[in-house]
Amino acid sequence: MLKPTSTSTRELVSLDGVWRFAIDSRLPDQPWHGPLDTPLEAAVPASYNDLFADPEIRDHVGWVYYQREVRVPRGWGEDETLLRFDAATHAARVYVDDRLVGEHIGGYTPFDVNLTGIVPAGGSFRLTVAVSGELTNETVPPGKIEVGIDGRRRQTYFHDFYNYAGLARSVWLYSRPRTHVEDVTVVTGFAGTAGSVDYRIVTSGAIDVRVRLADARGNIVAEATGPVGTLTVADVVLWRPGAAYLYDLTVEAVSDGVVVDSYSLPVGVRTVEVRGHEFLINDEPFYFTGFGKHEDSPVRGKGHDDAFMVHDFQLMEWIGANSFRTSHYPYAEEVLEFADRHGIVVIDETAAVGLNMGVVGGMSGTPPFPTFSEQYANAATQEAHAQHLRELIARDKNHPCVVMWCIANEPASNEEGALEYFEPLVTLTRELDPTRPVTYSLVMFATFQNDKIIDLFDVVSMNRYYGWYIATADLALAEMYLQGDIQGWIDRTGKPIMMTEYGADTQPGVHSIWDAAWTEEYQRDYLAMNHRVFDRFPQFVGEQVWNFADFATSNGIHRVEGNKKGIFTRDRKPKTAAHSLRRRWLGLDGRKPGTTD
Ligand code: GCB
Repeated sequence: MLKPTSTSTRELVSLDGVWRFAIDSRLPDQPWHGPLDTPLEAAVPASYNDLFADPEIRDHVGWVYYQREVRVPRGWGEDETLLRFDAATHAARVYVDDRLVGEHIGGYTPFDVNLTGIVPAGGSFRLTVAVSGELTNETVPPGKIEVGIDGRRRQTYFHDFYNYAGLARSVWLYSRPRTHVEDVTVVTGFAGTAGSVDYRIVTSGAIDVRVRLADARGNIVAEATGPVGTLTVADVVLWRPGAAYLYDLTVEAVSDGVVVDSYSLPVGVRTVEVRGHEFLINDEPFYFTGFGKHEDSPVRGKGHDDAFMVHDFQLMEWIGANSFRTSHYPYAEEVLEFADRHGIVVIDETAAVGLNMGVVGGMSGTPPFPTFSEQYANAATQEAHAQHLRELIARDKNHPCVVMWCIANEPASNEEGALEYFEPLVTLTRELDPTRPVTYSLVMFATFQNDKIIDLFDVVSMNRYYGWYIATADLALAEMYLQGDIQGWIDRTGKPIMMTEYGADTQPGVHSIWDAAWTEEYQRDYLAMNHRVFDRFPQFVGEQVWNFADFATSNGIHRVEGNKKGIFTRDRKPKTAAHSLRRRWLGLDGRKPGTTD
């Protein structure tokens, strides 16, 4: 799915700003129609929950409405007019005046609504978007709505981060020619000094296609015609972790020698491969350092924010992180573009978090009922998961920064039914993208003895909290558990192994001379214990600390003002452990992890 951009044949108007806003329970008429009768206005992009000082809005379960006037530019008469929603969390209905023109389910992938023939060029209309933050067992991520004895509907869910909702990413109005480039797929490679860019172009009708590739200075380095082909790049400059290099691919749809549509895409030439227990980028072993992150900041919630994005990447560079995982949902596309430009490696994760009744069952790991059952993760959940994968891969397939798909976080891979649930999804992922390795993040209840699905995947991604949830504040015992666990996975799989989560909640300013949970020293020492163990295994390919920054969670007795496992606070101040991580990841204390020198 092509991101809307402005080119010589396409125009783009941002609809970001302040929109009228209301929640369904406060509107006199349902179903809603007409101009919103509301004193409220909401910022777009932003989650709506923390914008207002009103608990009924913050924890609203149901539809909310965003509304604004839109004018279609006069000059778009010959073209198609479309709306693009970069995300509406978790479901949307789109209305032009009072007419329903589009719907979408899934809170973290984009969708278009084609307004051609509905709104004329030069005309204006009232755009209303109804957005629902509801989660059920048939959505990704799943959740549950319960009605209490007070008659109020309450949303529960099986992940700890707060269920922010609304229009958290940008909204656009854009034009594209009626005959246009519909989709572009690139797969890159190299042999010696020659790079290759295999391309496949889909157009809206039978039309000639012309492509050309320019280097970073704008010099044309390869050209071709036809919808499918290979561009060869002499003396290729590869896209490398920490040293991004992007070519520019221009695709033109041509009719009778006239360019009717033109679209451009940055292309990084690089390869990814799992070989034995190694994770290779450009045929060289790669060791991941970095974090599981969240899209999370004060006031905006999950709203995309360029300033936080730039600052987060700066902090990652400062600390020596070369990668992150988009835990636990696809991030705004601007984030991937930024990673493409700055050589940061991304594990791209779906929103399938919480497919695990064992976690609900608490530390016992005994589920209240089976996860893969009619009651919970059933055929409809699996289809929602499949559709989400289709949309994610359609959006992100061309980003060089994305080196692996993570199709679920901590599913109950130890339970009956896990294999039947995941096998078709892994097959689908590989059909949609045969070039990237596939993984899932392993919950602690899924052990090397009882996990049922690891054979389907390429990389063992472990989430482990020895020294925190298990062997709390006992690092000596934790070290023994961790050592045995990693050894077990090595013996069972022979695959590359990495840690995608390890962390300890830490309240900044709390100190102790003892191994005491919540102190800054304990977080530092907990990480050091983990690193000692990782360094004993040549099969280990990476470490991503949970979490980059403290983040908002739902109310609960396990959290005090959110999850505090951040290496940075929610406002991005370093805790003590940030400095020791920095020394390790930059190699200031000696050898850099993953290197031999
Ligand atoms: C996990 C989850 C993550 C939580 C984390 C924690 O295993 O994957 O979403 O935030 O543990 O801090 O408990």
